[in-house]
Amino acid sequence: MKPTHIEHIGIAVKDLDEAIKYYEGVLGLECYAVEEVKDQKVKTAFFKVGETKIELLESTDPEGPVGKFIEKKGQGIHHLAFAVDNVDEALQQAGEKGVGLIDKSARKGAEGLNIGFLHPKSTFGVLTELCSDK
Ligand code: CMX
Repeated sequence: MKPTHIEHIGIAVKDLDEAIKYYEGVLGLECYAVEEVKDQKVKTAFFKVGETKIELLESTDPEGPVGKFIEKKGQGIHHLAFAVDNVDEALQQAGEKGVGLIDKSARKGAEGLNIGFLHPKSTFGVLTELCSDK
């Protein structure tokens, strides 16, 4: 696998509307999409910074991944997402190298991207997402 760029940085927030105000009002970015991803138990808001996006994540369920993260660690950077050509192949290659996989094959995430996660215990504490629009 060879990622082409950082597709997005996921940031866990308690209140999406308040966080959007900061990203728009202080950083001057534009929120171009708000989307609920039901199976991930999150509501998301997206901003573009060059080729990379910021994905704000508000939990819709305290037992969901972002709800549990905020309860344990508080607000902050939740995951790093690398753009790859083919998520299934990239997951397989990482698995063959002994990396713990949260997803064994690609599934659909926000913005209709194919996504798959590597476990933070295998990636030096950074929850790592691989994603592709193909
Ligand atoms: N970054 C780094 N470490 C994390 C983490 C994160 N985002 N989330 C959990 N962890 C750590 C915890 O701190 C904990 O570590 P310790 O054992 O040292 O305490 C360990 O992982 C287990 O955490 P947990 O709270 O018991 O949570 P689970 O094991 O139930 O789940 C994880 C952890 C990563 C497998 C789960 O959050 C997951 O499957 N994440 C992928 C999906 C996801 O995050 N979706 C939301 C974003 C969706 C989107 O982008 O659209």
